[in-house]
Amino acid sequence: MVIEMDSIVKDIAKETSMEISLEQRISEKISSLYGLDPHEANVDQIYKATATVVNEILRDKRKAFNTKVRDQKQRRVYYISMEFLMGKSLKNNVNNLGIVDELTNVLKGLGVTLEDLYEREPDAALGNGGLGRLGACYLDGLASQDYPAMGFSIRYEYGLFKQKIVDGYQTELPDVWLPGGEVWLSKRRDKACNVKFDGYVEEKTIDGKVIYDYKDYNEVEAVPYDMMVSGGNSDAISVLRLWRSRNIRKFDLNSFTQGDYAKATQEYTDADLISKVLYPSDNHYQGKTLRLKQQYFLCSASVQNIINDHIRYYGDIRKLAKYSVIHINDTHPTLSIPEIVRILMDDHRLSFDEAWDITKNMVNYTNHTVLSEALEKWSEELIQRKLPRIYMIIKQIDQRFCDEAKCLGVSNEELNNLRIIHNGEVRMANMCVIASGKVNGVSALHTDIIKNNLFNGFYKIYPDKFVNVTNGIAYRRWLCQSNPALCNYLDSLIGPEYRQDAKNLEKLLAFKDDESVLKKLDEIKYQNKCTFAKYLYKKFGIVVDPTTRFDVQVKRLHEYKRQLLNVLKIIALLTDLEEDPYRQITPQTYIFGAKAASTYYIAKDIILLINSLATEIQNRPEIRNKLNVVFVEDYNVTTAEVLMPASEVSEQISLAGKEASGTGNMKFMINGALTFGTEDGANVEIHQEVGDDNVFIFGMRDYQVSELWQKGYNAQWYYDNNYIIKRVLDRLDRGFNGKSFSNIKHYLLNQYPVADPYMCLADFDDYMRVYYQMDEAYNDRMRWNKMSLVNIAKAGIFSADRSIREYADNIWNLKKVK
Ligand code: 26V
Repeated sequence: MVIEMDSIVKDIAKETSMEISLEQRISEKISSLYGLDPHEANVDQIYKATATVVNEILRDKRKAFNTKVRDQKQRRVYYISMEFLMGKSLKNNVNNLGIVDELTNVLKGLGVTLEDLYEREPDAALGNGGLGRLGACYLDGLASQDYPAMGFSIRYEYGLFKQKIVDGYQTELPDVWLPGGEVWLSKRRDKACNVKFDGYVEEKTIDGKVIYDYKDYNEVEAVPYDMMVSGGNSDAISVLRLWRSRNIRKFDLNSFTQGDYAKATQEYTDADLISKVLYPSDNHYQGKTLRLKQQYFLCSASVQNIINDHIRYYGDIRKLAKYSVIHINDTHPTLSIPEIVRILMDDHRLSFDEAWDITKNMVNYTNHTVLSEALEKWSEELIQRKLPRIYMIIKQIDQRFCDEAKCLGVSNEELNNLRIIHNGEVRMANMCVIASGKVNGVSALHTDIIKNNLFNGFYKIYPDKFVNVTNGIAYRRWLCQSNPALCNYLDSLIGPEYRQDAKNLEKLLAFKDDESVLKKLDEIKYQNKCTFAKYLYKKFGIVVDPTTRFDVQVKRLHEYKRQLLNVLKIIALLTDLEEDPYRQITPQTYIFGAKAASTYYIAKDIILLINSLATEIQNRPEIRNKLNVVFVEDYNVTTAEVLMPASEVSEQISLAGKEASGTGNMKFMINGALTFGTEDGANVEIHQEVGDDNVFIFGMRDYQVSELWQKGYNAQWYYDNNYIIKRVLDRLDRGFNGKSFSNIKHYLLNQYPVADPYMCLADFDDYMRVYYQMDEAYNDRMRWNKMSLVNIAKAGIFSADRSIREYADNIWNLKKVK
């Protein structure tokens, strides 16, 4: 009876809380958080109060959704990733909850705007680039389509560094995001668990069963913080669970009283360090102990959480794979595999065979890069020392694979390439492929490359494991929220259905010959360019002319992405103008944004080159008016959201075969920019979608790249035989803004300090050829706008909703919650 009354009271309270207006809730929040009358609160206080109220609404929705998932006994996907590049939350949530107008009114009464609040929020930059942003887009796609999902990662205290350019050089500052970002995090002490490192394992036999007794280990506590991720027009909420590491050892009073303060606090700092900072690198693997600890910390805490929840709600451990599926985002969370086996064997007393069977039925893996320097191979000795029990299990998995492979007729030589442990190293990608039900690449070309190259040995024995899921983007964020002018216009032309299903963007094709529509698209682009120009000026004091063409390359700085090739093209145009100042060229602005990993010296030199070139040009008005270059400092998700709608040319110029997919290319496309790129990653599919007439493709194809590499790339030959290349490279000697860049000339000519493995000079000529075609198309305004329209119309396929449906159907076997 008491319980019944209690639940009735709760229901009434819930109903009334729904009826409490947003205005009242925000006022009450300001009062309870700060003891202030709403009108006395400053913008920061209003931001925090509003975000807290929005977060509470999301938490209520999550609770209701969770109940449905459990009532319907639905399988759930757990997306484990070392990175989630979430950006800001308020705008996305306010849009998804459909409370923009109501909130705008409430805020008006308080003398602030929604934009004021958006500006207060720091970006949650818990990722480096594409891989982390993809994770964020997928949590959105999962929620938008009512799939039961949870993401797991680390609650880094410092996200990706803030970039500050000083005299043209990149410097790095810590990214302190939590003071403004933690309003979105709810601590879940009830879900905390411990993670063990070091020590040793004793094998005992009790009642004929082998028991593994883990001794003398060090323990770290993992405390979760939940972030709610809403979707467009849906009842579902994805949760991103971020683990924070905490010391659980008692304070070492003994050392302290003896004056050894460093020792007394040692344990504390060691444990704390695990979730301190995101590794600011991508595509370069280094076998650092702290990184391994981060990975195991994430995997162990997440797998414990998944299994504990399973037992709590479904009871039977043998049904674990029926209700849970784990996705391993690149190899970083590979240790989830032996961790599942460990818990099933050591805590639930299953045999290795039983545990291995369940594990294979619940993990899948996405590969995100084929670059050899990015493939993780940990030293066997390090894993054995830090994770002794996990090491034993990896050896057992390896042995099991060898036995199976021999039965399948794999030769000893081939086996050496495929097995997990070899030559003192533990190869994480091999473990992933061996354990996973499905392995996928992230674009059609990339999947072909992993089948025929990177994982060919595995493909031969397990052909059905390999599938493609081309990446996709959360287009409601990247189009609907970032480009309201375009979307309002689209609403009036084709109706709002595209906001629900991006394929409806194709309706726009009906207007491809309608001059008034094309003109309007041009006007919208111009307005967005003005908005970006204002943003640049306000934030960095940089002036750009919105009447010039905006030609943009924004992405992590890496040799394979070939920002340098773009710079060579700009220098070619510059030398033309220096030779003939009256030469007519289309006024154009090159916009770069890129962060380099802090120890990636060549990448940092390229940033210096871009900045020096930009400064030199900005100091020469006669050049600047025709050919401008700007480097946008600290490129991040928020800058991208302003820049994509303003872009006209999207530079996607990686060496073919190296960019797994790219997702920036899709964000540009859906905002009407035209791709100027190589046949690489998802560019190939963009090309296919829009056709030859609506894209600018140049350069070697991936097989031509391999042929040239095999034959031997002779950079000097291009220098000796191509007058423009010679002139451009010699111009580097003279340098820019008082700095010579002979080092980069040497780099390009395969001399010093290292070779150019990405063969910029081999693609230069074709790049210039297609540049002039692009330029001609740009100057035919109606033709250009038509091309732009086709790109918007055909971008629907690159929605994360589509990618997620493919994952759900072909990989996870996941159903939508009704
Ligand atoms: C590797 C490492 C090595 C150790 C230090 C930290 C770290 C972080 C990340 C990575 C691998 C990065 C791989 C990656 O970001 N790949 C990108 O994934 C995108 C999403 O699939 C795709 O669009 C890009 O083409 C691909 O480069």
